[in-house]
Amino acid sequence: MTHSTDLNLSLFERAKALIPGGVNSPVRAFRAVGGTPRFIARAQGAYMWDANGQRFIDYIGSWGPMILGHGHPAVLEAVQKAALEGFSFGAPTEREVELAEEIIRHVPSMEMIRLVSSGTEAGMSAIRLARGATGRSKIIKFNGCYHGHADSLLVKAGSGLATFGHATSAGVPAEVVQHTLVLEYNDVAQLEEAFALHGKEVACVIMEPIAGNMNFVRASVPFMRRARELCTQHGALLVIDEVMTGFRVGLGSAQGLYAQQIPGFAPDLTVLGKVIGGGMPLAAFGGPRAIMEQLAPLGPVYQAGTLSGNPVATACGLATLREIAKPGFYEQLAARTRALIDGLAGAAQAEGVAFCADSEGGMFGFFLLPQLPQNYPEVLKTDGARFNQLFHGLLERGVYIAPALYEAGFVSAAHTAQDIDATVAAAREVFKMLSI
Ligand code: KE4
Repeated sequence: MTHSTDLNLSLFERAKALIPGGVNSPVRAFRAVGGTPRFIARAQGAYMWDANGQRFIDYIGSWGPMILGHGHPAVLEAVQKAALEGFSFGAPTEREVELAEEIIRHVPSMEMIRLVSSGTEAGMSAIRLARGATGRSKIIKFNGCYHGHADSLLVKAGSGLATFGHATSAGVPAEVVQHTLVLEYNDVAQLEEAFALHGKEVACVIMEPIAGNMNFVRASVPFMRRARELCTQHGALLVIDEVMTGFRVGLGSAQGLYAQQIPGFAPDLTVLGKVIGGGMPLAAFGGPRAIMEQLAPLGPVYQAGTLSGNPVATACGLATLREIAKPGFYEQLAARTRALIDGLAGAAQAEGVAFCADSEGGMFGFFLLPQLPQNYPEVLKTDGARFNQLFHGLLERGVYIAPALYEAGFVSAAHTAQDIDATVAAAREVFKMLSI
């Protein structure tokens, strides 16, 4: 593609003149991997086409929501019907109740739920609710986990357990992050020490159960079990951020997987997003009635939203959830995803490239490392330059993976065995280049 006819380039120039970085969310700008972002013109099934008409097998899936693939007929029909009935009313609708019923049916730790418009809003609201419900201010999060861009969550670790976090973003006052303690993911000893020091002040612990913002790092069962025990012991709430894993890794989400390994396991609050909106702006948080009834208009914790429970977004989410609840859906999706990472591992091995991968349901991650990292510092041992070569090598061959080594990947029900084979073949060519 010559620069003169590269519509992505000309669109990017136009965008950069009006929108910071030319994008409405930083990761889309390709700054981690370099090069020109692809401006997507349309998508269908497992594929996206950019402004130049190049087709990509899509492993981003809008960062998780498009679990059915793009343009699923049942979802499209539901959205078109809802749009004809009205875009937004600012009043309650039956479909919000239907969506609440459908989500709660699959997430037994939730007795009540509040719908919002983004994962950030859901995470921020869950933190406020935890603080309001406990009357405490301190929160514990983990290095490498991302919970949206609310001020109190944009924090990096302090100099030690006694010192609380420092903001990772300009514009976040120290006073806001002074109550946020950042610990190392999967470090049980550190978590125990933090509770020994601050247990009575901790409102909640918030974590990704499978950290998709570190590419793909699982919370170990001992770590998750101990987090649950310590929260219970000290009267803190355990908040599981399932914005990415919710309905993506299984119908019971990630908490369902941990409940199989930790008898009676359940979080106090769950944050959801992405899949439950099916690609439309919709997220949620929920938990036991006693906690959720602290929310306005019943209780003292304020939370609100003009487009919360939007009638078109709820139609999209409900149609999506009804499709993924069908028998066999996750078995096939998990098998297809596992075939992808097994194929990639085989290709890397054949070319002598250090590679490891993991998947759960329709979510996967891989690392150019000999073994799976257990925390963020281990993830960062990846050679970024080699990842960027892999990214662009795949992109040139029509395979679109996340443009950053710390992001997870997603397979949809629309990806075929042929798509997986084509992806593995493209990767084999790129691994051959990398091994030279
Ligand atoms: P949103 O505000 O972007 O809807 O959700 C924030 C969020 C909360 N919790 C988790 C576990 C998340 O992964 C996210 C958002 N994920 C990123 C991808 N890592 C969205 C992509 C983006 O920022 O553009």
